[in-house]
Parts: sequence; structure tokens; C-alpha cells
Amino acid sequence: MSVVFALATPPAKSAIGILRITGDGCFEIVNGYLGFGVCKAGRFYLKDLVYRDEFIDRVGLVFFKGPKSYTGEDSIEIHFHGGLAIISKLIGVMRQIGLDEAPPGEFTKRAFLNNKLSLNEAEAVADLIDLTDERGVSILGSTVMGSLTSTVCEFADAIDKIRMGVEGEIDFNDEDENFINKHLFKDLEFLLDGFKSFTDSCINIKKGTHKNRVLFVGPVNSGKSSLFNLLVGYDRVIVSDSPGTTRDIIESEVFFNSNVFSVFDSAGIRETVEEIEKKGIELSFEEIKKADLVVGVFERKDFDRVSFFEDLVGSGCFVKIQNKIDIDGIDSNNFDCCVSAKTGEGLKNFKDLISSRVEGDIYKKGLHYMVRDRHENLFNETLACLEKSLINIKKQDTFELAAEDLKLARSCLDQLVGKKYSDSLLGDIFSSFCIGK
Ligand SMILES: Nc1nc2c(ncn2[C@@H]2O[C@H](COP(=O)(O)OP(=O)(O)OP(=O)(O)O)[C@@H](O)[C@H]2O)c(=O)[nH]1
Ligand SMILES: [Mg+2]
Repeated sequence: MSVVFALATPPAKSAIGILRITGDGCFEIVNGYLGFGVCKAGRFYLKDLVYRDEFIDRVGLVFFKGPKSYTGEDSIEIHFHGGLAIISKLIGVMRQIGLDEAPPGEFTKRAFLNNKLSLNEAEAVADLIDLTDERGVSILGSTVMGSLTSTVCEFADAIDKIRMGVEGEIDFNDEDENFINKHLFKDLEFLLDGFKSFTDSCINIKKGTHKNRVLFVGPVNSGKSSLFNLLVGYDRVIVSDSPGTTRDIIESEVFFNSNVFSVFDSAGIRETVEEIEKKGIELSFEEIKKADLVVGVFERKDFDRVSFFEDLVGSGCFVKIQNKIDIDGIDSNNFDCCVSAKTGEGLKNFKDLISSRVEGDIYKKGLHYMVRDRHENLFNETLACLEKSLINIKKQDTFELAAEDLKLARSCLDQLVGKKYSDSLLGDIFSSFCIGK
């Protein structure tokens, strides 16, 4: 495979940036132009990166000799000072020495093609990077390290064993001998039960990567923007005592209680003739439809307006918050949570309330694997084949059909780990990766 390069870190200012190069012979090619000198594989060197007599940066350099590398090929990592100008200069140098930029996912695709990772492990790499909920880290981490692959392969071997037994029955039937392996039915029944509890211990990754949308709504001046700023931790939006301050939908990401939330501030809702404010209120209505949780922010005196907002949200998830308790006192009978955006009182309860209303119990006990739609579909197909096979074994005269279904079940598991794949499937999987992974 050709020698390619990509930034492994984002194209943004940072302390250190990393550029990766992969492809057999890459060190000789790069060294020929940049003159790093002799480098042993697996050691970290400090080197001056000089191209055509121009000093570019003093860099950290690691060379990996294939197959002992992420991709399974010779690879290089260059750790440079993470400035935008240096990034641009380095990319220019790589192009000038004739290297192509790697498309998204190329490094992991090569790792898969060079048997360093199974297909579901490669997918788990991308899922781990996309993950926003820290409780999923160790689950996906162990999938990357092979836990799902080995479980699936164990099931595949067990299916093969039963299929061999069934094929034995077919041979005996041909010879007109009356030999029925009584264990076959029981063995397959046991396998089926095991496979069902395995699929019960899987959860679709979408539930772990969905960023919950939390929208603040309420009457004007109730302190929505103040509470939004308190939650995001800095003065992201303008706060003022003149009603109708916020006009647009403002979004920010916040991390708390182990999870990332997209939080939205919106225009206070009231009757108005002012065109821009009206537009802002329309946006608030639109946003309500998309929110996972609508947080109604009210002052104590606004209690009679709560039902209006409850009706707006309809069947969606809604919580009613009393703000400004530092001046109005607490009214816990009428509100789900009472806070002061000014003093920060009640903030912890407020965060807990948000988490409890949006998360559900996806990290239930016994959850071992986070899987994709592709995996779920293959598991369902496997289950259906095993069930059909069980019925045919019971009938005792349809062993050919039973063996065929066992073969299909095995083939589904082969597709899952990537023993069987099509180029278009690989294209779909790896194109969704980030550049440099
Ligand atoms: N005492 C007190 N004042 C608050 C509190 N929260 C907000 N305020 C004040 O209430 C006024 C309105 O606050 P905002 O956060 O702009 O209210 P809003 O709901 O975003 O208002 P609109 O965008 O106009 O709908 C400002 O003067 C804030 O300083 C609070 O908890 N206690
Ligand atoms: Mg506001």
C-alpha cells in the first residue's frame, strides 16, 4: 500500500500536534528528504526537522517497524509544536516529498486489512472517539481490545460444532442407520439461550452517543439566560433586566454527571408586536419540538403561566424550575426544583434533575457491549437462523435445512468480525471516521 500521511490531532492551536505517516518503507522515504539519521524502531527521538536547508521545528519522532504498529505497516509519528503555521508548513513538506494525504479512517482501515483489528474492533475505535458519555468508555475500550470479537468467535465455533453433528446425522440417514444424536437438540437449545442473554447484554451505541438537547424556555425576564450561563460556567449570553433580551437560540455544550449535554437558551415568550422578538419566539416554539428535555424557568409569581408551557411541550419531557429564590423564597410545592442563578443555590439538584430526566437507564447492570445497527441486524439474523435450525432438528427428518441455517448463522457472525466483507461495506464504515484515525 502507498505511503500516506495525516494529522492525528485537530487542525487547531494546541501544545503539541501529531502527524502520522504509514506505508512500508516510509521511514526511508521521509529520512531521504528530512535527514533524521539513524532511528531505532519504538524509540522516541528529539530531532530537528529541516527541509531543503530550512529549519521548521524541533520535533519528537517515533518510528514503528511493521507489523509492530497500529496499521501493521512501517509508520512514523512526528510530534511538533501545535501551531497553525507549523501545521500548514508540515503538510506542505509532506506533499512536496510526494506523499498523499490519507482519507478518513485510512489508518484503521489498513489496520483491519493487515489483521491488526477485526471489523467490529475497527468500528469500536470510531465509536470510542465519538462517545460523549464517560460511562461507555470502559465498555467500548474492552471491545477495541477484543472482548466482543472473542465472544462472537466462541459462538461461531459452538455453531460449527453443532453443524458438524447435524451433518453427521445426514450421513447416517443416508446409510439407513437409525442413529439420532439426542444431544443435538439440547446443545442447540443451550446455545440459543446463551446467545439470547449475550444480545441482552448489548446496547445500541446510538443511545450512548446521542447528545441530549436541553432547552430553556419561559416567560421573559425569568432568568433563563442567567441560569444558562451558570450551567455552562461563563457569561455566554447577555443578561439584562429589560424583558425580551434574548432573541436567538443560543447553544452550548456542557459536561456534567458523566455526560455531555447540548443546552439551548431561547427568547422569553410573551405577546409582542416587535418583529425581531416575534421571530425569536417562533424559534423557541420550533426548538421545543426537537428538545429531549424542556426546562421551564419561572419566577415564583409566574406560577399561573406554567400550564401554558406544559401545554406547549405536550407529550415531550418538561420540568418546571423556580428561579430567583434568593429574593422570592422557595416554593417547592409548585416547582420540580428551586434555584438561584444569582447565588448558585440549588445548582447541584438542578443538574441531577436534568440527568435523571433525559438519560434513562441505558447503563443497566449486565451491560457488556455497545453495538451498531449493523451488529444488531446480524445478531437478529443469527437468532432467526438458530431458531429455525432448532425446529428442523426437532423434526428429525429435515437435517439438511437445519445444517443450512446453522451455516447462515455462522456466516452472520463472520460478517460481524469482518471475516467476510464487501468493499462497499468497508467504504461505508471507514468514511465516517475522522482524518488521521
Ligand atoms: N436576584 C436574582 N436576579 C436574577 C436571578 N436570575 C436572573 N436574575 C436577574 O433577572 C434579570 C433577567 O435575567 P435574564 O437571565 O436576562 O432573564 P431571561 O429569562 O433570559 O430574559 P429574556 O431573555 O429577556 O427572556 C436580570 O437582571 C438578572 O440579573 C436570580 O436568581 N436572582
Ligand atoms: Mg434571556
